[in-house]
Amino acid sequence: MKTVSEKIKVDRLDGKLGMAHFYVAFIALAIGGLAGLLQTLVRSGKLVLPAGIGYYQILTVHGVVLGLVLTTFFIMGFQLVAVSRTAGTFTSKQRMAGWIGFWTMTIGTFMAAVMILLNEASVLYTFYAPLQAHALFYLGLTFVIVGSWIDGAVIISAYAAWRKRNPGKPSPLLTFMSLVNTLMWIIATIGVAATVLLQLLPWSLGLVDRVDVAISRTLFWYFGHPLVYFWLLPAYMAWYVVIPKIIGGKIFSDSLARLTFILFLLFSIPVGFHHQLMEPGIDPAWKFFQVILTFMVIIPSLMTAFSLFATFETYGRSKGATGLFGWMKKLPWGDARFVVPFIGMLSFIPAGAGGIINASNQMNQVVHNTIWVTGHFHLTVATAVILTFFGISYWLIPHLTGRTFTKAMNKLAIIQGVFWAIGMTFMSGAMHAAGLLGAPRRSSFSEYGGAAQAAEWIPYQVAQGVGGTILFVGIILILYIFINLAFFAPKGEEEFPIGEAADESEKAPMVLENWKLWIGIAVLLILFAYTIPFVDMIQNAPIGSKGYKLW
Ligand code: HAS
Ligand code: CU
Repeated sequence: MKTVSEKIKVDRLDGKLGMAHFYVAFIALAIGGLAGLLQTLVRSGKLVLPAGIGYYQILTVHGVVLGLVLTTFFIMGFQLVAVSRTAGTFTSKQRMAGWIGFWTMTIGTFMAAVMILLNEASVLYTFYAPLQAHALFYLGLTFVIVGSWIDGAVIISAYAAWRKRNPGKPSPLLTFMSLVNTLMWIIATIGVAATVLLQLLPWSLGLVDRVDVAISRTLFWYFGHPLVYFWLLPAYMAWYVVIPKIIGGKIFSDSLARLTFILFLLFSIPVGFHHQLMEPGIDPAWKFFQVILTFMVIIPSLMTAFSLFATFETYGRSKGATGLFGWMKKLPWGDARFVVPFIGMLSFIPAGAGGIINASNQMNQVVHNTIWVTGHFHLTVATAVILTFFGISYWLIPHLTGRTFTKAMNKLAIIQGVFWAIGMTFMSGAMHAAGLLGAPRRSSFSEYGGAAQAAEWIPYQVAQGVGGTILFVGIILILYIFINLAFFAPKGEEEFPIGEAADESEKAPMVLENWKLWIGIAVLLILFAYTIPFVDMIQNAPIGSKGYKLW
């Protein structure tokens, strides 16, 4: 057995590993946030970028640094600490592996970032072929993914060790959830690794002349959809496990929470075609099948909404609330650790509804490739998810640095959340509206030769600029709070809040940890959804496309 002081020491060592991930994540937020501000200003027609910097270069910085770098670093850091705190601290070997993972990801990030800054890779965060980036960009992204696999291996090995020590017992909820998200991530990233290593890298190195665009995009979206759930599930971890503790309530049901995560593991991946509904080369029958699976993956989110309402209402009523919505008044409206993620939850209601619209084939024809889609993902990942990540930071950073979240910072954090909500209402609202009027996404400012329809879009683009500016104030506030919590806040102790299930005698069914079964079903669904379309694509492959550098 470890003595108490040894335990604190190794806790701290694991904490340092987590903090390393968070430093990179918040530096990414600063750079990506600035790029976002510039974009909205350019698109409103009010700003011309200086020094020959291109709109698409800035857009690539924004998407890669926020969508891929910030998220992966924050999520891996959070999951590592969550596992270390609930399944037991890492062994020195595991911790060493964690550091190797961290440095591999960081070196990869650096390589990709340099290539974007040199304007050798203005291919946006989806790096769609036939746009062709410098080989070092693809290699950098490969390093980020391999590094995340090494981090993931630490999580898997910590779970396996816990399992060995505790036969027959359900694993700690946060460990279980981190493991599911890691397994999903590993299965999903095989797709992007395949297109990068087998197609894009040889093609950008000049080893082959042409690339098959349909196959490359299909492999990308095989990864790209589960990518968005990889972002979402850590937020769900906080909503299910941390928020009940913060408000002083209970987890509605431990087993239900586990079941939602298993459903995500099964249904997150075989749905990539809902991003390709408008693309040629895929039989509509297979698109239809993947749309059905997309509607299946909505169910665990609805289960989550139900559980959260139940947790909030049960807590409010236990405090004497009456009437249909009286319980709302009992929630801790002065606590940023609750309020900020709560704003995220609220935003996820219209965000999810928008997703259901996107997934509906006929309606997708209206919104696809319009800025409506950009509006959708700024509500999902850039509000629901990121505000929850901010909410997590308000206790996790001081927990790791041995400091406290002061009253003053709490107040500032609530103001930050309000700024975000207002800025995003303007920006994302205007994006949704302009998208319905046909305004394209992924495009710089243009009057389209004075076309009447394009003139309708301009006021909305100005509104996006206003929203983007308010959001940038939000970025400055969160960075200020982060720096305070990392370096300057008074010394103290902040706990890692872990909720308990409402029914203490509840024991989650062990079948939920039968990984052979769940991974087996997930693989079968993937094979079913993708095999025939892939065979079609390969058999009917065109000669492929040479590379384009349009910037
Ligand atoms: Fe999406 C495009 C469909 C969820 C992110 N999505 C994107 C892109 C991104 C993205 C980044 O079918 C653009 C990719 C690109 O660059 O081209 N999306 C869906 C569907 C869902 C969905 C069906 N998306 C997300 C999440 C994301 C995300 C989550 C990031 C984190 N999405 C699409 C489709 C496209 C798409 C098409 C392609 C569009 C195109 O044509 O290009 C579902 O998972 C949504 C289910 C969610 C719900 C909401 C449940 C509500 C909850 C909150 C409860 C609140 C409470 C608060 C309790 C049904 C859990 C209490 C409140 C009180 C009042 C007290
Ligand atoms: Cu999707």
